[in-house]
Amino acid sequence: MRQLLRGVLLFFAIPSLAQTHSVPLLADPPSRTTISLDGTWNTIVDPYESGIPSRYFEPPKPKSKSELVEFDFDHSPKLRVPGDWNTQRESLLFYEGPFWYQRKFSYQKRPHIRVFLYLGAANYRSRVWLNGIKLGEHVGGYTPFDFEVTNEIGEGENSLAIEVDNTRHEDGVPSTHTDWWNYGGLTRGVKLIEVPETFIENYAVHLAPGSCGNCERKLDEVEGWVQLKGATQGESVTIGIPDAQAKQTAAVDASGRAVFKFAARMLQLWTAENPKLYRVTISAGNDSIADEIGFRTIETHGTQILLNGKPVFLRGISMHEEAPFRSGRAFSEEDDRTLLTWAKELGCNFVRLAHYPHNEDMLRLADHMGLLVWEEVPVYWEMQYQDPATLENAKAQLHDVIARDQNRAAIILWSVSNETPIGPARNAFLKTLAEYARSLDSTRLITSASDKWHFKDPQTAELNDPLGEFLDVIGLNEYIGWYGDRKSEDADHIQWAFAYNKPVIVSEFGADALYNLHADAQTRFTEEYQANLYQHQLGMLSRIPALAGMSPWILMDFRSPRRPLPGIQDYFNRKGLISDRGQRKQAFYLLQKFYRDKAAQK
Ligand code: GCB
Repeated sequence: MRQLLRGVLLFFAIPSLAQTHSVPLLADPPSRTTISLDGTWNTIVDPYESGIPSRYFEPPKPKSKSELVEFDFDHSPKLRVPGDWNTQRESLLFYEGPFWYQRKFSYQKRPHIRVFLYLGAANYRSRVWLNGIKLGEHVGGYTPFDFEVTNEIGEGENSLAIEVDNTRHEDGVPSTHTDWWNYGGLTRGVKLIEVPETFIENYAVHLAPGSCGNCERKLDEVEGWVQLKGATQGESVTIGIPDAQAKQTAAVDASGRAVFKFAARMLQLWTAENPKLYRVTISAGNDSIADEIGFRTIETHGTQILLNGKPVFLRGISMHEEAPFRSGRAFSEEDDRTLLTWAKELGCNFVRLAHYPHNEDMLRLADHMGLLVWEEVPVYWEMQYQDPATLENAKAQLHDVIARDQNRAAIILWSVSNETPIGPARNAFLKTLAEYARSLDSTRLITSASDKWHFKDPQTAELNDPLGEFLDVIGLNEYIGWYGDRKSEDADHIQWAFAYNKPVIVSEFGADALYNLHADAQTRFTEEYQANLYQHQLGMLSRIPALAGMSPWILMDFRSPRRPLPGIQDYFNRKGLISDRGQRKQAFYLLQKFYRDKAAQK
């Protein structure tokens, strides 16, 4: 009913009524019964916004020969879902605007089954109709959303229409300027999820913080919560970890939530080297799900990051969700595996997933492969920090990525922003986001990447961004040797100072290099320039006592509309250690050696 009501309300919606506020999100573990709607969809490019007045959202019906109808999905060009439109059709590479998707599917209704339509991501704003009935709207390009369609779905043939619009907005999250491609479309999978009348909506299961103390462990404590939908107070929920002989039953309160805490003796803790996952089962009434969950703790002590109570150095790399070889938005298991395998081969135990939530499978794979993760929301550069609606939008995206990924042991850091301009409105905005993240998930660390450092004197670089007060870990982006007037070699004489006694991750440094472009180390865009910069950076970073990790910019070249230099960039940011075609540049091997030596030092 809530969904229906929302649908009705949103039929007349103005932008601010779209889903930019936090709503519960249905968890989607692989054990759920789902019907995929991926595949080939009919599409109409709609730059002049004819779709609403012409009622593109209505199910196709037989026409009389005299009726004037100026669209026909069945005979329109098709595109694959999931997938951005920009890289599927040459004429759409730079397209930004409204775009319609439509497909038919057949469905058999079953008694006592509720059905949800689940969209993995649609960039940036979407409006969704099933059989001509508006289900609602959603804003934000990188997080999932769902609508209950139990009442709207029909027996037999159904028609689903989705308008996706990737127009950039001043008050959007992100705003109008980014250094990545604004890939539009249904960029992640679309499916139906079937659940019983009372069902498990979401859950969080983790090792109780501090439970492994200094890791002279006697007892591990697992804690968390399960949220039921459609339940009455007192209904019971059972959670089990069969391989740890652990099982606990708890009763839900009036809001359908059960909170639990129980002992699970001697769990093998999740680490990057031994990413042990346990099968966790949750059952309530007629519903049951299973998930694979790792158990670990993450905390800070002074300038150290402690994983399971022991200091860990994060040998990382930043990456975009950019598809290797074919370019475009990455979405498949193969894309994700290629990228994370490259990170592993580089010697990483850590990846920074910039600058927005990547697809859910990327996180599941990181759990399996043993890569610690920094996950970020697209609060980036200039935005309307004074606008309460922009804050609500950012909060909703943060809420939804946490709701989606809170059971992934790999994730240790929620990043609330990247390179934002210091000022009262921005400071208040990010403080709110950091506090909100902590209120939703107290088991992880909060960070942000700041480039607001300055030279205190010619040899001392200082970062004292006031945001640091609200963070657990300080992220620093610096491009000495690439942007600004310093040379790569100047890094040899620079000392860093930080205003807060907290761990520091150098979350970006780097240089553009076109693969196989060679000259001396002072010539821009060559592999030699990039390798030389890395050489001097690694020396400088090694002299930062508070350094707890690094994630240079970036694993692979990625498309960016801000990078037109012909013959070199061709609308790609070339700071990858690997080209968009998978070729490794000299700096890849340099960093690989540095990371191998670091790993061996332990
Ligand atoms: C940055 C940004 C990143 C850019 C990068 C660059 O500081 O955080 O999004 O792509 O610099 O290459 O300029």
